[in-house]
Amino acid sequence: MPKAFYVTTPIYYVNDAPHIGHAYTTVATDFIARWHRQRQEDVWFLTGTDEHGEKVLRTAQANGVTPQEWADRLVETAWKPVLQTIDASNDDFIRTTEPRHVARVQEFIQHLYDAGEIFEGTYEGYYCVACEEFKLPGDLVEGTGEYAGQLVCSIHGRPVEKLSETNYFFRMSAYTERLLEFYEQNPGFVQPESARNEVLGFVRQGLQDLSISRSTFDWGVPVPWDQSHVIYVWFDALLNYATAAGYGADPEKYERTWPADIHFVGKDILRFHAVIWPAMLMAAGEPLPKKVFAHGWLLVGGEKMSKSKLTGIAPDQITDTFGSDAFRYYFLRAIAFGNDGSFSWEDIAARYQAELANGLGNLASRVAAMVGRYFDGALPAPGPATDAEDALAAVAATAAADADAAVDRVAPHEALAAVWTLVDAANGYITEQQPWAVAKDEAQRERLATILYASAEALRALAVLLNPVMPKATAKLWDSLGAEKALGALAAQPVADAGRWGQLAPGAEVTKGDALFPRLDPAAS
Ligand code: ME8
Repeated sequence: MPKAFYVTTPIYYVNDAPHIGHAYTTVATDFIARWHRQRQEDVWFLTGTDEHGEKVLRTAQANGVTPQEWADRLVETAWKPVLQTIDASNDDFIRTTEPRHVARVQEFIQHLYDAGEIFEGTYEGYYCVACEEFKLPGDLVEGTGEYAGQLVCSIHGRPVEKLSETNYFFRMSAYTERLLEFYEQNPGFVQPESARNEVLGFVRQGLQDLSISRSTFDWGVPVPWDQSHVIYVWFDALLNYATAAGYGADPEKYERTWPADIHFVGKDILRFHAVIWPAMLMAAGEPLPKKVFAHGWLLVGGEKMSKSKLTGIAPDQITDTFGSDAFRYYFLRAIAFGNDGSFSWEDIAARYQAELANGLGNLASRVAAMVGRYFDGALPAPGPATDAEDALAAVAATAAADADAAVDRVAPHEALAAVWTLVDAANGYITEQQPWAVAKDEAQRERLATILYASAEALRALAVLLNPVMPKATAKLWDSLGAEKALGALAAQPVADAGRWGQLAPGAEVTKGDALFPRLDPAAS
């Protein structure tokens, strides 16, 4: 059976509801998954929730419910619904409290224990509950404001806790050299380059053994040989990528799915994915993922957006006004993937208006309107092509090839910019060819037919190339072009063929449906 293209998001903590930072990672992963499906590849896309650990436990306690009740509530009322809000097409959703995960985590850790990879020791040091991370002194900074004079976590700006616990440790120090060798042999494993450099710098200092159990609370997966300990939440969580893929349970599925092709993560959790996770897999003798891509942070007012700093924005605050397609398009287009990016309402409104309503939406509606007006809604057969049509066809072919190559570089912003060259070229073509003027001359019927057919062809290519980013609008567009009858479902159109000119069938029923991106009501904003 051929290997599926397997992509993952992080599994998110259920201590709070999702904000647009979480949705950003999921949308980017979803876009890559959908693009590969559009290439007609077999794809498997996983997301889910991380439910153990102190952070979730403390939140549940503060709300007077058990952690399981809290997790159930948040998953059903917040985390699963947000996937609908942003149109995620995940194939599976894993929760770390599910038996299919817990049992396999216990088997994995037992296997490492039996192989002598785990020993008992004492952890003396700092812990950040917000990160769920054992912190080295170099990870801490002097606090400011109410925390002045204390050491705080450099990510959360909150005080860390001092721990002194007898725990089980994973012999991670033994993997320093093997990891460095692996990074050397697989230069594309950690991306972008800045993330790779950070990981190399960190591992070159030499790795320490990692505490992988806790004994001061019991919300977690019990250590199989010592029930007074629960497994450290990150050790448990990272394994989701393998347990959901059938590790230890479904060899056929595991064979088809593992290793993951790309783990998408925010840069805050890079080390876990690019250092600890491969070391765990090496210790167990399992294949390593092919790529970890760490994207940047969404900033609001110049700071990492977060609920705790009250800058968190829920995805539906944006989709209620702009819709899910515009949400997806905006975040993927406006931020160079891998860099930090600032969110502002003005920016999204400006791009919506210029690029979606006036750019793409207007192109689609005027072409359909003219086919309706001049040819009674039946797509006309084109006459001989001139240089102008050839040039437009060439832009379509280049846009498709460039976008496809950008997806392989995990650069959605570049893929969309490439596709947009076709939106701009098609709008420019119509402005220059002036079909409304050509229509006045009965002797130029064939020329008019050629112009409208070429414009519709550009829209056909756009429907295919934009389907992974704006599935609702492209479904409408496919419908409006009457394309399904001759060409079949939009999902079945291969990316490789998108730029091939002349696919729409003359006579197809073209209809002007609802606007793809209605203009915003200025009174409402
Ligand atoms: O770390 N900008 O879960 P988490 C961009 N459970 N992305 C952001 C963001 C922001 N301001 N805020 C959050 C965990 N994210 C662990 C993961 S995986 C085995 C376990 C995104 O709920 C980004 O992808 O804290 C970040 O890495 C992730 O949410 C953290 O989610």
